[in-house]
Amino acid sequence: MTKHEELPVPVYSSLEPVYGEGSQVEEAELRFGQLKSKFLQVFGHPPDVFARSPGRVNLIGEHIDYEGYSVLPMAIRQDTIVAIRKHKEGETDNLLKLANVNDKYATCTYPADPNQEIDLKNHEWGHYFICGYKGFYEYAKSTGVDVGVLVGLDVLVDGTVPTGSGLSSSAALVCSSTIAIMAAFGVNFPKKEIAQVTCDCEHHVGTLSGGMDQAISVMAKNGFAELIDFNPIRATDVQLPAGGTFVIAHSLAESQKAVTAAINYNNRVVECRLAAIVLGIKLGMEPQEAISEVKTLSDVEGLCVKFAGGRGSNDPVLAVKEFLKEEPYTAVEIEKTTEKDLPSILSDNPTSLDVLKAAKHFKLHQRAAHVYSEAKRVYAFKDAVASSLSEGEKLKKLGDLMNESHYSCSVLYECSCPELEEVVKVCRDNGALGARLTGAGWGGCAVALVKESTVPQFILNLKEQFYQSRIDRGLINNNDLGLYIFASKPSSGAAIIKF
Ligand code: NG1
Ligand code: MG
Repeated sequence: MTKHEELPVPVYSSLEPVYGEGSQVEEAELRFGQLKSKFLQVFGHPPDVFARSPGRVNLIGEHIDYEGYSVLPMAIRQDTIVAIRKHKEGETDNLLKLANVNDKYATCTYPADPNQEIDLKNHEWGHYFICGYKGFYEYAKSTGVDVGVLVGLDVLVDGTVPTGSGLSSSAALVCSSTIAIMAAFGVNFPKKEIAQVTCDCEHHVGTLSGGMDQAISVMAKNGFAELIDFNPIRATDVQLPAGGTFVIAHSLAESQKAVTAAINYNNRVVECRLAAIVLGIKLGMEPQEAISEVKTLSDVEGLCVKFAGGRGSNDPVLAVKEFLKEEPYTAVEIEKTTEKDLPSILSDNPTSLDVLKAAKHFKLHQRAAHVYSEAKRVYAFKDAVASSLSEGEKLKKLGDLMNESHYSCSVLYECSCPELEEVVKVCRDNGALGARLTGAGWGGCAVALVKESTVPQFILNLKEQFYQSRIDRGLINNNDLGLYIFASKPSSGAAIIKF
């Protein structure tokens, strides 16, 4: 049987396969209907085709995808839908016109040239579409797909994934855009290829991100979380234990990732790379060899484990403890080991050079300890799910792992914030088996594992103990509470819809 990640994105002519049955389908029918009429109103033609791609919640495995380690997210039902129409040859003004159903996002226009540069100084929502556009052309070129002459595109976007929440609204937009463009050009590719293309092309907005969000958005399956491996990208279904529900609770601190948090995020990516190079050298590599060959902590895990083996263990963290000091490193201290200055070491990536300009010191020990320990927790989580433990014991084990993950994110990786700490604590005080920040952090959402039977009461308690004071202060509207705290089942991945 062909593995589902080898298959192309499914094409449907109705909404049931994507949205299930009942009220969710009715809601979706309404959305698609409105999109169609708005499209007609804005562009004077109906769309050719729609593509949708969901947001995600990461259950465990934070800030390790870009280090080459497997992660365990699930798709949520909130998604981005892109309606698209490709201009006919001759008719075209060679422009990409992007409109959004949400008035907050003004219409933007870009040239049809796929080699255009994205202006990183002026962040625009349309840049995520351009990422997909560039990615599509790059992939088409590399695989010899004939895309014909350049023509314009009309595009209308409708997203329900809350932005700046760690639920991956950006990947939902990049993936739905890329897939809509493919569909408009009449081509389709294997899902794992699209996952790679969309991961790479999101780098055009200036984050050194890993591939988790795009992979789950493209490859998710209804009813399953997925263990996502990288290099090459692979997805393995994980059936979560019945009796537990994941509740997503927004801290109400917005993580402005495209603007400010990108600095923190890229900073961590650089710290991990430097930690990996220093570890490689300390464990016997020639400095020049380590600099040219070691990109991620997973590249030197083998050496760390070998070192640990000498002490009767297989834990790479032992090498971190032995060879990386806990005090932050200055650039000069790292350069003593690398025998080369940091700007030359990182010269293959201009974004990394920006990080160097802003960073005063580098916490190599803490970042590496987080990555290696978090990578283990992902497998422990997956093993617990598959184990013969009783349901109650399983849920407890998963909750414990989530709590450990949060601690590591908060203390070692320093990607939490006071609001996230508070909401995580309130979740645990109200009976969550485990709770942790999800996504990049520095704001956004927490995810809590809650016994299914207690979910309604849990949400009521959170309303009282976390949200009410914020409603009173006018931070959010009482009627919108469902947008900020909700239970989520694993939803389906990307799809093309042609009516
Ligand atoms: P968010 O910021 O939650 O979309 C980011 C990265 C992921 C991953 C997580 C942390 C992007 C598109 N995604 O997710 O690849 O590294 O942070 O685990 O930047
Ligand atoms: Mg994102």
